[in-house]
Amino acid sequence: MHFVSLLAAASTLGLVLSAPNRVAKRAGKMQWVGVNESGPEFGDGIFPGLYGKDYIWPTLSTYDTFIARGFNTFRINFYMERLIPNSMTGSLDPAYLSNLTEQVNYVTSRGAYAMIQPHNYGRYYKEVITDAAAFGKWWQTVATVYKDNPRVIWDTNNEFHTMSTALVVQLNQAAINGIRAAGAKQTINVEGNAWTGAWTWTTSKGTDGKTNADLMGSLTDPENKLVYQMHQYLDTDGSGTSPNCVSSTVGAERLVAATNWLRANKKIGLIGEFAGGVNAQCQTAIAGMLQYMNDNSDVWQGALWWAAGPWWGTYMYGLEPTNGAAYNAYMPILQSAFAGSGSGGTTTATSTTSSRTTSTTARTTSTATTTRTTSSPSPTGNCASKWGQCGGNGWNGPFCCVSGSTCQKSNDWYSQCL
Ligand SMILES: *[C@@H]1O[C@H](CO)[C@@H](O)[C@H](O)[C@H]1NC(C)=O
Ligand SMILES: *[C@H]1O[C@H](CO)[C@@H](O)[C@H](O)[C@H]1NC(C)=O
Repeated sequence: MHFVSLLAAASTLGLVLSAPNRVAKRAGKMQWVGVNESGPEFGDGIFPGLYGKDYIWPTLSTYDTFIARGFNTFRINFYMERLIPNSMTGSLDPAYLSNLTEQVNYVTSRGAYAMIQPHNYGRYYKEVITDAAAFGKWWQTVATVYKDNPRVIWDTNNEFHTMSTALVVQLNQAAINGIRAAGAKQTINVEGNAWTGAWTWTTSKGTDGKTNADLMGSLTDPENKLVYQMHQYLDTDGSGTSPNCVSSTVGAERLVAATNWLRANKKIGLIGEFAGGVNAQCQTAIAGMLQYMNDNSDVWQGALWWAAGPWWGTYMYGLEPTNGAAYNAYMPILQSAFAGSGSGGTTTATSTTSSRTTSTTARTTSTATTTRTTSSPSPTGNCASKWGQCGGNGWNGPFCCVSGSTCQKSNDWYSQCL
Protein backbone atom coordinates (compact mmCIF):
# COMPACT_ATOMS: atom_id res chain seq x y z
CA MET A 1 0.00 0.00 0.00
CA HIS A 2 2.62 2.46 0.95
CA PHE A 3 5.26 1.31 -1.41
CA VAL A 4 4.90 4.31 -3.69
CA SER A 5 5.16 6.80 -0.89
CA LEU A 6 8.14 4.93 0.47
CA LEU A 7 9.94 5.21 -2.81
CA ALA A 8 9.10 8.88 -2.89
CA ALA A 9 10.50 9.24 0.58
CA ALA A 10 13.58 7.31 -0.37
CA SER A 11 14.19 9.46 -3.39
CA THR A 12 14.15 12.58 -1.26
CA LEU A 13 16.63 11.21 1.21
CA GLY A 14 19.42 13.21 -0.25
CA LEU A 15 17.47 16.36 0.44
CA VAL A 16 16.50 15.53 3.94
CA LEU A 17 19.81 16.21 5.55
CA SER A 18 20.31 19.58 3.96
CA ALA A 19 16.72 20.78 3.95
CA PRO A 20 14.69 18.94 6.55
CA ASN A 21 11.84 21.40 6.44
CA ARG A 22 11.06 20.64 2.85
CA VAL A 23 10.11 17.09 3.69
CA ALA A 24 6.54 16.77 4.87
CA LYS A 25 6.44 15.28 8.33
CA ARG A 26 4.65 12.00 8.43
CA ALA A 27 2.70 11.39 11.57
CA GLY A 28 4.65 9.04 13.76
CA LYS A 29 2.26 7.31 16.09
CA MET A 30 4.47 5.36 18.41
CA GLN A 31 5.26 6.16 22.03
CA TRP A 32 8.87 5.08 22.24
CA VAL A 33 11.24 5.64 19.38
CA GLY A 34 14.98 5.62 19.62
CA VAL A 35 18.12 3.61 19.71
CA ASN A 36 20.10 1.09 21.72
CA GLU A 37 23.08 2.43 23.57
CA SER A 38 26.00 0.03 23.71
CA GLY A 39 29.23 0.06 25.63
CA PRO A 40 28.51 -1.02 29.21
CA GLU A 41 27.70 -4.55 27.96
CA PHE A 42 31.00 -4.96 26.10
CA GLY A 43 33.49 -7.40 27.54
CA ASP A 44 30.94 -10.21 27.76
CA GLY A 45 32.00 -12.74 30.38
CA ILE A 46 34.72 -10.52 31.84
CA PHE A 47 33.24 -9.68 35.22
CA PRO A 48 33.42 -7.20 36.64
CA GLY A 49 35.73 -6.00 33.87
CA LEU A 50 37.62 -2.75 33.67
CA TYR A 51 36.09 0.55 32.66
CA GLY A 52 37.85 1.92 29.57
CA LYS A 53 39.34 -1.47 28.67
CA ASP A 54 36.55 -4.05 28.71
CA TYR A 55 33.57 -1.71 28.61
CA ILE A 56 32.64 1.92 28.26
CA TRP A 57 29.62 4.11 29.03
CA PRO A 58 27.81 5.96 26.25
CA THR A 59 28.97 9.49 25.56
CA LEU A 60 26.38 11.71 27.22
CA SER A 61 26.32 14.38 24.53
CA THR A 62 25.21 11.83 21.94
CA TYR A 63 21.84 11.62 23.70
CA ASP A 64 21.28 15.28 22.90
CA THR A 65 22.08 14.69 19.24
CA PHE A 66 19.39 12.04 19.02
CA ILE A 67 16.84 13.89 21.11
CA ALA A 68 17.19 16.93 18.87
CA ARG A 69 16.26 14.64 15.98
CA GLY A 70 13.09 13.29 17.54
CA PHE A 71 14.37 10.23 19.35
CA ASN A 72 12.82 9.85 22.79
CA THR A 73 13.91 6.43 24.06
CA PHE A 74 17.32 4.96 24.82
CA ARG A 75 17.80 1.31 25.63
CA ILE A 76 20.81 1.19 27.91
CA ASN A 77 22.60 -2.15 27.76
CA PHE A 78 24.57 -3.45 30.73
CA TYR A 79 25.23 -6.68 32.65
CA MET A 80 23.43 -8.00 35.71
CA GLU A 81 26.75 -9.30 37.09
CA ARG A 82 28.37 -5.87 37.07
CA LEU A 83 25.45 -4.14 38.76
CA ILE A 84 24.85 -6.84 41.38
CA PRO A 85 27.91 -9.08 41.65
CA ASN A 86 28.28 -12.23 43.80
CA SER A 87 24.67 -13.35 43.68
CA MET A 88 21.36 -12.12 42.31
CA THR A 89 20.13 -11.54 45.84
CA GLY A 90 23.25 -9.54 46.73
CA SER A 91 23.74 -5.80 46.85
CA LEU A 92 24.47 -3.16 44.25
CA ASP A 93 27.99 -2.24 43.19
CA PRO A 94 28.01 1.47 44.07
CA ALA A 95 30.51 2.54 41.38
CA TYR A 96 28.82 0.76 38.49
CA LEU A 97 25.41 1.90 39.74
CA SER A 98 26.62 5.47 39.95
CA ASN A 99 27.66 5.40 36.30
CA LEU A 100 24.42 3.76 35.21
CA THR A 101 22.47 6.34 37.18
CA GLU A 102 24.41 9.15 35.54
CA GLN A 103 23.24 7.85 32.15
CA VAL A 104 19.67 7.33 33.27
CA ASN A 105 19.39 10.75 34.86
CA TYR A 106 20.98 12.49 31.91
CA VAL A 107 18.45 10.95 29.55
CA THR A 108 15.39 11.46 31.71
CA SER A 109 16.30 14.99 32.75
CA ARG A 110 15.98 15.83 29.07
CA GLY A 111 12.48 14.45 28.88
CA ALA A 112 13.41 11.19 27.16
CA TYR A 113 12.94 7.62 28.37
CA ALA A 114 15.75 5.48 29.73
CA MET A 115 15.19 1.77 29.27
CA ILE A 116 17.07 -0.24 31.88
CA GLN A 117 18.13 -3.40 30.11
CA PRO A 118 20.27 -6.22 31.48
CA HIS A 119 21.87 -7.71 28.37
CA ASN A 120 21.95 -11.20 29.84
CA TYR A 121 20.06 -13.59 27.54
CA GLY A 122 18.43 -15.19 30.62
CA ARG A 123 21.88 -16.12 32.02
CA TYR A 124 23.78 -15.06 35.13
CA TYR A 125 27.49 -15.86 35.03
CA LYS A 126 26.71 -17.84 31.85
CA GLU A 127 24.30 -20.23 33.59
CA VAL A 128 20.65 -20.24 32.57
CA ILE A 129 18.75 -18.59 35.41
CA THR A 130 16.42 -21.13 37.01
CA ASP A 131 15.89 -19.45 40.40
CA ALA A 132 12.95 -17.20 39.58
CA ALA A 133 12.73 -15.92 43.15
CA ALA A 134 16.36 -14.73 43.09
CA PHE A 135 15.81 -13.14 39.69
CA GLY A 136 12.76 -11.33 41.11
CA LYS A 137 14.90 -10.13 44.03
CA TRP A 138 17.53 -8.78 41.62
CA TRP A 139 14.83 -6.77 39.95
CA GLN A 140 13.32 -5.58 43.21
CA THR A 141 16.72 -4.25 44.30
CA VAL A 142 17.29 -2.41 41.01
CA ALA A 143 13.73 -1.09 40.72
CA THR A 144 13.98 0.38 44.21
CA VAL A 145 16.71 2.74 42.98
CA TYR A 146 14.72 4.21 40.09
CA LYS A 147 11.15 3.69 41.20
CA ASP A 148 10.43 7.41 41.47
CA ASN A 149 11.68 8.35 38.01
CA PRO A 150 8.63 8.33 35.71
CA ARG A 151 10.78 8.25 32.58
CA VAL A 152 12.45 4.98 33.38
CA ILE A 153 11.27 1.87 31.55
CA TRP A 154 12.13 -1.66 32.63
CA ASP A 155 13.25 -4.39 30.25
CA THR A 156 13.34 -7.75 32.03
CA ASN A 157 16.26 -9.24 30.06
CA ASN A 158 17.78 -9.23 26.62
CA GLU A 159 16.90 -12.15 24.34
CA PHE A 160 16.16 -15.30 26.29
CA HIS A 161 17.12 -18.24 24.10
CA THR A 162 17.73 -21.99 24.03
CA MET A 163 15.73 -22.67 27.17
CA SER A 164 12.25 -23.65 28.22
CA THR A 165 9.59 -21.13 27.22
CA ALA A 166 7.71 -21.91 30.41
CA LEU A 167 10.82 -20.85 32.34
CA VAL A 168 11.04 -17.64 30.30
CA VAL A 169 7.48 -16.87 31.33
CA GLN A 170 8.28 -17.61 34.99
CA LEU A 171 11.32 -15.33 34.92
CA ASN A 172 9.40 -12.50 33.27
CA GLN A 173 6.63 -12.86 35.86
CA ALA A 174 9.18 -12.86 38.69
CA ALA A 175 10.70 -9.66 37.29
CA ILE A 176 7.28 -8.01 37.05
CA ASN A 177 6.47 -9.04 40.62
CA GLY A 178 9.85 -7.84 41.92
CA ILE A 179 9.54 -4.47 40.18
CA ARG A 180 6.03 -3.94 41.53
CA ALA A 181 7.09 -5.11 45.00
CA ALA A 182 9.63 -2.25 44.95
CA GLY A 183 6.75 0.17 44.47
CA ALA A 184 7.82 0.98 40.90
CA LYS A 185 4.89 1.72 38.62
CA GLN A 186 6.56 2.36 35.27
CA THR A 187 6.12 0.42 32.04
CA ILE A 188 7.76 -3.00 31.84
CA ASN A 189 9.04 -4.58 28.63
CA VAL A 190 8.98 -8.36 28.67
CA GLU A 191 11.00 -10.41 26.19
CA GLY A 192 10.38 -13.87 24.81
CA ASN A 193 12.42 -16.97 24.09
CA ALA A 194 14.24 -17.59 20.78
CA TRP A 195 15.99 -14.20 20.91
CA THR A 196 12.50 -12.65 21.16
CA GLY A 197 12.25 -12.65 17.36
CA ALA A 198 9.09 -11.09 15.95
CA TRP A 199 9.06 -13.21 12.80
CA THR A 200 9.41 -16.44 14.80
CA TRP A 201 7.10 -15.44 17.68
CA THR A 202 4.47 -17.98 16.67
CA THR A 203 6.75 -20.71 15.33
CA SER A 204 10.07 -21.00 17.20
CA LYS A 205 9.89 -23.56 19.98
CA GLY A 206 11.72 -23.54 23.28
CA THR A 207 13.27 -26.70 24.73
CA ASP A 208 9.82 -27.52 26.11
CA GLY A 209 8.29 -27.45 22.63
CA LYS A 210 6.36 -24.25 23.35
CA THR A 211 6.42 -21.06 21.31
CA ASN A 212 6.23 -17.54 22.70
CA ALA A 213 2.76 -17.27 21.22
CA ASP A 214 1.74 -20.37 23.19
CA LEU A 215 2.74 -19.07 26.62
CA MET A 216 3.80 -15.42 26.82
CA GLY A 217 0.23 -14.07 26.76
CA SER A 218 -0.34 -15.35 30.29
CA LEU A 219 1.87 -12.73 31.98
CA THR A 220 0.02 -10.49 34.39
CA ASP A 221 0.79 -7.04 35.78
CA PRO A 222 -1.19 -5.29 38.51
CA GLU A 223 -0.36 -1.95 36.83
CA ASN A 224 -1.37 -3.26 33.41
CA LYS A 225 1.68 -1.69 31.76
CA LEU A 226 3.33 -4.57 29.95
CA VAL A 227 4.89 -4.14 26.54
CA TYR A 228 5.99 -7.15 24.51
CA GLN A 229 9.42 -6.40 23.21
CA MET A 230 10.47 -8.26 20.08
CA HIS A 231 13.54 -7.94 17.87
CA GLN A 232 13.72 -8.02 14.10
CA TYR A 233 16.61 -8.01 11.65
CA LEU A 234 16.11 -8.29 7.94
CA ASP A 235 18.95 -10.55 6.78
CA THR A 236 18.32 -14.13 5.66
CA ASP A 237 18.46 -15.78 9.07
CA GLY A 238 17.24 -12.73 10.97
CA SER A 239 20.37 -12.63 13.10
CA GLY A 240 21.53 -9.15 12.20
CA THR A 241 24.91 -10.31 11.04
CA SER A 242 24.72 -9.47 7.35
CA PRO A 243 24.48 -6.10 5.62
CA ASN A 244 22.01 -7.57 3.12
CA CYS A 245 18.23 -7.63 3.42
CA VAL A 246 16.12 -10.41 1.94
CA SER A 247 13.98 -7.99 -0.10
CA SER A 248 12.79 -4.41 -0.05
CA THR A 249 9.51 -5.49 1.55
CA VAL A 250 10.80 -7.98 4.11
CA GLY A 251 10.57 -5.55 7.05
CA ALA A 252 6.80 -5.27 6.99
CA GLU A 253 6.37 -8.92 6.02
CA ARG A 254 8.31 -10.19 9.00
CA LEU A 255 6.03 -8.37 11.42
CA VAL A 256 2.69 -9.71 10.17
CA ALA A 257 2.38 -12.82 12.36
CA ALA A 258 3.44 -10.97 15.51
CA THR A 259 1.04 -8.12 14.70
CA ASN A 260 -1.82 -10.58 14.45
CA TRP A 261 -0.83 -12.23 17.75
CA LEU A 262 -0.57 -8.90 19.58
CA ARG A 263 -3.94 -7.77 18.29
CA ALA A 264 -5.71 -11.07 18.99
CA ASN A 265 -4.30 -11.08 22.52
CA LYS A 266 -4.85 -7.36 23.16
CA LYS A 267 -1.16 -6.74 23.81
CA ILE A 268 1.16 -3.86 23.00
CA GLY A 269 4.41 -4.53 21.14
CA LEU A 270 7.70 -2.77 20.60
CA ILE A 271 10.59 -3.63 18.32
CA GLY A 272 13.52 -3.25 20.67
CA GLU A 273 16.18 -4.02 18.07
CA PHE A 274 16.14 -3.59 14.34
CA ALA A 275 18.67 -2.61 11.70
CA GLY A 276 19.65 -3.06 8.09
CA GLY A 277 22.82 -2.54 6.12
CA VAL A 278 23.71 0.62 4.27
CA ASN A 279 22.21 -0.13 0.86
CA ALA A 280 19.07 0.89 -1.00
CA GLN A 281 17.27 -2.41 -0.56
CA CYS A 282 17.69 -2.39 3.21
CA GLN A 283 16.83 1.30 3.46
CA THR A 284 13.54 0.69 1.66
CA ALA A 285 12.86 -2.39 3.77
CA ILE A 286 13.49 -0.51 7.02
CA ALA A 287 11.36 2.46 5.95
CA GLY A 288 8.61 -0.01 5.00
CA MET A 289 8.81 -1.74 8.35
CA LEU A 290 8.49 1.54 10.24
CA GLN A 291 5.61 2.66 8.04
CA TYR A 292 3.89 -0.66 8.72
CA MET A 293 4.35 -0.12 12.46
CA ASN A 294 2.94 3.40 12.28
CA ASP A 295 0.01 2.00 10.29
CA ASN A 296 -0.55 -0.61 13.00
CA SER A 297 0.05 1.62 15.99
CA ASP A 298 -2.89 0.08 17.84
CA VAL A 299 -0.43 -2.68 18.69
CA TRP A 300 3.04 -1.34 17.82
CA GLN A 301 4.13 1.37 20.18
CA GLY A 302 7.85 1.57 19.79
CA ALA A 303 10.94 1.03 17.67
CA LEU A 304 14.61 1.17 18.67
CA TRP A 305 17.50 0.96 16.24
CA TRP A 306 20.46 -1.31 16.99
CA ALA A 307 22.75 0.50 17.91
CA ALA A 308 24.73 3.56 18.96
CA GLY A 309 27.69 3.62 21.31
CA PRO A 310 31.25 4.93 21.42
CA TRP A 311 33.05 1.68 20.59
CA TRP A 312 31.30 0.50 17.44
CA GLY A 313 34.05 1.72 15.13
CA THR A 314 33.08 0.77 11.57
CA TYR A 315 30.33 -1.68 12.63
CA MET A 316 27.79 -1.81 9.79
CA TYR A 317 24.77 -0.80 11.91
CA GLY A 318 26.59 1.78 14.02
CA LEU A 319 24.47 4.89 14.55
CA GLU A 320 26.91 6.79 16.74
CA PRO A 321 26.79 10.51 15.90
CA THR A 322 28.04 11.51 13.52
CA ASN A 323 30.48 9.12 11.89
CA GLY A 324 28.82 5.77 12.65
CA ALA A 325 28.63 3.63 9.50
CA ALA A 326 24.82 3.84 9.36
CA TYR A 327 24.39 7.39 10.63
CA ASN A 328 24.05 9.30 7.38
CA ALA A 329 22.11 6.59 5.58
CA TYR A 330 19.56 5.94 8.31
CA MET A 331 19.01 9.11 10.34
CA PRO A 332 16.74 10.67 7.70
CA ILE A 333 14.65 7.49 7.51
CA LEU A 334 14.39 7.18 11.27
CA GLN A 335 13.66 10.86 11.76
CA SER A 336 10.93 10.74 9.18
CA ALA A 337 9.29 7.68 10.72
CA PHE A 338 9.70 8.91 14.29
CA ALA A 339 8.54 12.49 13.73
CA GLY A 340 5.53 13.27 15.87
CA SER A 341 5.97 10.18 18.02
CA GLY A 342 5.75 10.11 21.79
CA SER A 343 6.18 13.07 24.00
CA GLY A 344 9.92 13.14 24.42
CA GLY A 345 12.43 15.47 22.93
CA THR A 346 11.68 18.35 25.22
CA THR A 347 14.52 19.85 27.12
CA THR A 348 12.82 19.90 30.47
CA ALA A 349 11.59 17.03 32.51
CA THR A 350 8.24 18.05 33.86
CA SER A 351 6.02 15.12 33.19
CA THR A 352 4.97 12.96 36.05
CA THR A 353 3.09 10.51 33.91
CA SER A 354 4.46 7.05 33.86
CA SER A 355 5.35 5.82 30.49
CA ARG A 356 5.96 2.77 28.48
CA THR A 357 9.26 2.41 26.82
CA THR A 358 10.77 0.38 24.16
CA SER A 359 13.93 -1.50 24.19
CA THR A 360 16.09 -3.11 21.64
CA THR A 361 19.02 -5.34 22.02
CA ALA A 362 21.16 -6.68 19.34
CA ARG A 363 23.86 -9.12 18.80
CA THR A 364 27.07 -7.72 17.66
CA THR A 365 30.05 -9.21 16.18
CA SER A 366 31.92 -6.78 18.29
CA THR A 367 35.21 -5.67 17.01
CA ALA A 368 35.39 -2.93 19.54
CA THR A 369 38.38 -0.76 19.36
CA THR A 370 39.71 0.53 22.60
CA THR A 371 39.37 4.15 21.74
CA ARG A 372 38.02 6.01 24.68
CA THR A 373 35.81 8.94 23.96
CA THR A 374 33.82 10.16 26.88
CA SER A 375 32.46 13.63 26.82
CA SER A 376 30.35 13.83 29.91
CA PRO A 377 29.78 17.31 31.20
CA SER A 378 33.03 18.41 32.64
CA PRO A 379 33.33 20.33 35.87
CA THR A 380 33.66 24.07 35.51
CA GLY A 381 36.00 25.58 38.05
CA ASN A 382 35.46 23.68 41.25
CA CYS A 383 31.79 23.04 40.67
CA ALA A 384 29.98 20.58 38.40
CA SER A 385 28.38 21.90 35.24
CA LYS A 386 24.67 21.77 34.61
CA TRP A 387 23.47 18.13 34.25
CA GLY A 388 26.68 16.95 35.90
CA GLN A 389 26.95 14.76 38.99
CA CYS A 390 27.33 16.60 42.28
CA GLY A 391 27.08 13.92 44.93
CA GLY A 392 26.18 10.37 45.87
CA ASN A 393 27.79 7.43 47.64
CA GLY A 394 31.32 6.92 46.42
CA TRP A 395 31.40 10.20 44.50
CA ASN A 396 34.80 11.94 44.54
CA GLY A 397 33.97 14.87 42.30
CA PRO A 398 32.56 18.32 42.99
CA PHE A 399 29.60 18.75 45.33
CA CYS A 400 28.58 22.19 44.09
CA CYS A 401 27.01 23.31 40.81
CA VAL A 402 27.77 26.20 38.48
CA SER A 403 25.39 29.09 38.91
CA GLY A 404 22.08 28.59 37.19
CA SER A 405 21.73 25.06 38.48
CA THR A 406 21.35 23.49 41.89
CA CYS A 407 22.44 20.14 43.22
CA GLN A 408 19.49 17.83 43.61
CA LYS A 409 19.57 14.39 45.16
CA SER A 410 18.14 11.66 42.92
CA ASN A 411 18.94 8.82 45.28
CA ASP A 412 21.70 7.72 47.67
CA TRP A 413 24.06 7.14 44.77
CA TYR A 414 23.44 10.12 42.58
CA SER A 415 22.85 13.82 42.85
CA GLN A 416 22.71 15.98 39.75
CA CYS A 417 22.99 19.67 38.88
CA LEU A 418 19.57 20.61 37.53
C1 LIG B 1 32.55 5.23 35.96
O1 LIG B 1 32.88 6.24 35.02
C2 LIG B 1 34.09 6.92 35.29
C3 LIG B 1 34.27 7.96 34.19
O2 LIG B 1 33.20 8.82 34.15
C4 LIG B 1 35.24 5.96 35.34
O3 LIG B 1 36.41 6.63 35.69
C5 LIG B 1 34.96 4.84 36.30
O4 LIG B 1 35.98 3.89 36.24
C6 LIG B 1 33.64 4.18 35.97
N1 LIG B 1 33.37 3.14 36.94
C7 LIG B 1 32.69 2.05 36.60
C8 LIG B 1 32.55 1.03 37.68
O5 LIG B 1 32.20 1.87 35.50
C1 LIG C 1 24.22 -7.00 19.88
O1 LIG C 1 25.11 -6.97 20.94
C2 LIG C 1 25.24 -8.19 21.61
C3 LIG C 1 26.17 -7.97 22.75
O2 LIG C 1 26.75 -6.73 22.71
C4 LIG C 1 25.71 -9.29 20.69
O3 LIG C 1 25.77 -10.52 21.37
C5 LIG C 1 24.77 -9.37 19.50
O4 LIG C 1 25.28 -10.27 18.56
C6 LIG C 1 24.60 -7.99 18.84
N1 LIG C 1 23.62 -7.98 17.76
C7 LIG C 1 23.94 -7.60 16.53
C8 LIG C 1 22.86 -7.63 15.54
O5 LIG C 1 25.04 -7.25 16.21
